[in-house]
Amino acid sequence: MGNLFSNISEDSKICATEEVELRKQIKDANPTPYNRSTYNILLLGQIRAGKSSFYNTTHCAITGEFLETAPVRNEDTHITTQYRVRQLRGTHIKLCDTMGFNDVNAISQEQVKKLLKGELPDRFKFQPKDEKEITENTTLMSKRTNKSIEANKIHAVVFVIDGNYFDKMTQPNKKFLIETNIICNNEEIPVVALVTHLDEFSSEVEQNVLCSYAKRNTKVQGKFCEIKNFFGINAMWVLPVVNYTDTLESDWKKNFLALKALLAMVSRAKGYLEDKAEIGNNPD
Ligand SMILES: Nc1nc2c(ncn2[C@@H]2O[C@H](COP(=O)(O)OP(=O)(O)OP(=O)(O)O)[C@@H](O)[C@H]2O)c(=O)[nH]1
Ligand SMILES: [Mg+2]
Repeated sequence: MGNLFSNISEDSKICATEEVELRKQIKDANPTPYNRSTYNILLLGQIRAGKSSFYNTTHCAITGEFLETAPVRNEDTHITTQYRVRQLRGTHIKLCDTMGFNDVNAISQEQVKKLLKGELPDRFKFQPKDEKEITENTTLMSKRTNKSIEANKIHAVVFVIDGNYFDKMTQPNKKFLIETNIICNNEEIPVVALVTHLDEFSSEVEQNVLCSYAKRNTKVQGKFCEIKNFFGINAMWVLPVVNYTDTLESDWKKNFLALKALLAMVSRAKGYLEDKAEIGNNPD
């Protein structure tokens, strides 16, 4: 990767070609050999980590269109309180967006298990402790069929981590991640860590987002190492991304990182389905 950072005009040439290739690979990714119509990828993480922003960033990287399909805001309250299953346009990939956790509210471990099994429907309303009881869920739950449960089953889990806050995370939040990671391991569902907000974490990344990949950026690499050890995953599954925030200008470097990260997630999901097929198990 060294030459990616040495000369911007060279960068543009290399990455423009690679970006096209990555986009093609993402559009071509198709789980029909495993009797599935989509790869289902679950996004979990702390409130404001950038889960919904990642959906919007990948949508832009794939289609070139800026849409804030997934609502994003910088507030202390939960922005996403509904489970939203969104298929990326022109792909066989669904990104499943959840309510973020904080010290007060988190998705329960029972709900995590249900999400993994596909038992919670799209638009299921998570219930922050300070909200009144929700009645719509009963209607949504009653509409579930075996087919819709199967279609929503998760094939890979993404822990979305704000690079700035990882070491400041409180015990309850760490506990949520540790317990959820154990559930995924027990269910043999592969996990990756998506590290966001790296532009705020490192001024070098702010200047050139591709520096998040550079081995010489010891600050970023040190953070990746902590995250890799925390989840007990291989370094290749710690994925940097810098989400679109306040600009409507397409940035090939951001697209490049988002597409690389998405492809890694698909590869994990494919590995899961492949593994289940090989041992002759139906993953459901
Ligand atoms: N600088 C920077 N800001 C980001 C990044 N990703 C997200 N943000 C900002 O962080 C804030 C929260 O982003 P969201 O995408 O709403 O976070 P979320 O994880 O979906 O939050 P909840 O739905 O509340 O759990 C927004 O202001 C985003 O613009 C990033 O990579 N860099
Ligand atoms: Mg959100």
